[in-house]
Amino acid sequence: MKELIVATRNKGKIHEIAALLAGLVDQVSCAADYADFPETIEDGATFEENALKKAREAARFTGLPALADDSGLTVDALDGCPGVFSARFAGEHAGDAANNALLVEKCQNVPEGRRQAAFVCVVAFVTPEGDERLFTGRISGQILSSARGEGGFGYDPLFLVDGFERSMAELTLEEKNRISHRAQAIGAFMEYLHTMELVNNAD
Ligand code: ITT
Repeated sequence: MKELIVATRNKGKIHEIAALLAGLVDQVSCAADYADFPETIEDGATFEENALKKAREAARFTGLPALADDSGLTVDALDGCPGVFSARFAGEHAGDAANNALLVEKCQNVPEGRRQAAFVCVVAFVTPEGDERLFTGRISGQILSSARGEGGFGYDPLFLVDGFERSMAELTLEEKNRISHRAQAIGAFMEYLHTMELVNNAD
């Protein structure tokens, strides 16, 4: 594929997605490459709705095939919250630090063994011709009572990955990109590109 717009303003996401797509797409651009990229209002009730909305607006605005990622953390003990509100858990313009502090607070009375959670990622691919596809990934883990690790972004320091002794923020980019919710969704998207013979190389 020659050109793809990744409709995100999240630097952590673009870093991971660009590494995953390396070699398959000649040119990957993102919202930051455009002065007046539209701000999509994420008012959907599901990751699927929000991902589609972002990808549709990006494809319309750029005239390019567009990929959007809507993702978040679902915590069983919080009835699935923050879910689609993950980016604004602690308020409309809250950053990672405020969101993480609120997560620690909300989980402080949740005992060990009841701290199950999952990261979910839905990737929408929309072409200017109107073709639309959705790809999903999910990884389960436990919410930690305090932050561990410096890598990744968002809730990574508070997410102990099931089957690992480490938080998501203690994994390298390569390790996270082998197992994460995003890696699974982008992996399914890459398979689709291969099936449709939309990739450059034949491998
Ligand atoms: P865009 O809409 O511009 O892509 P955003 O950060 O607003 O950026 P979302 O609405 O999809 O994206 O919100 C996702 C939030 O979920 C993100 O801000 C993180 O707080 C969290 N999140 C998603 N994937 C994550 C990951 O891999 N590690 C840690 N936190 C993650």
